[in-house]
Amino acid sequence: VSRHGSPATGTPARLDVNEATGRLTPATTTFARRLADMRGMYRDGEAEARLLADDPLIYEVFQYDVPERTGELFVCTTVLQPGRVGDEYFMTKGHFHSRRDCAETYIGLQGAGEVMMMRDERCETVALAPGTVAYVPPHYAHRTINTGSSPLVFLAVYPAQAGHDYASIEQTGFAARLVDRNGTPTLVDRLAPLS
Ligand code: S6P
Ligand code: ZN
Repeated sequence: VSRHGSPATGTPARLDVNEATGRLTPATTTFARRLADMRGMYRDGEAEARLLADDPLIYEVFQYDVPERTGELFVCTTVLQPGRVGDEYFMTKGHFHSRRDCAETYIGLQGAGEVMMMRDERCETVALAPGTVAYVPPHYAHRTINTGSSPLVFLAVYPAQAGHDYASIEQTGFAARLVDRNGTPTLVDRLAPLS
């Protein structure tokens, strides 16, 4: 899946965000990830295999592209569906920025979830909901997790030169997972046994 389409010209623009659906207009890149696009990222392989029969949509991204040069900002929305693979909540793949010194901000628009951030194999989470902003500092891998029962919608703004390093997360994952334990989102070690 290509992360970037044709860049907008870098002229003043007004973007409309539909807070209910998460759609950003105009968006010059949109992409969706289904479960099959993130095979192996959830802990419970049997639950994953069962769900793959239907291959549910996990999330969509709507992005307004700008030239990928220092000083420009990408703006995009993400719509992350509610659901679980086994006891693990639906989540984004997650990534480091290729340029590790690039930060990002997430602005919550709908739903409820957490942003998991990791540096040096240590994970922490920050809640994301309408009216909250999550700040992702430079050098932190980041992934969002929908702990609610409706879509989690948020707006992201990040430097155009940041780039995306998915491979590091595909190889070793995050050090922690967010799982449902009797209705409560609970942070566990990545290797914690299945409940
Ligand atoms: C981009 C930003 C978000 C994510 C989106 C999907 O830097 O962090 O727009 O791209 O939430 O997640 P992922 O990990 O598949 O890119
Ligand atoms: Zn990012």
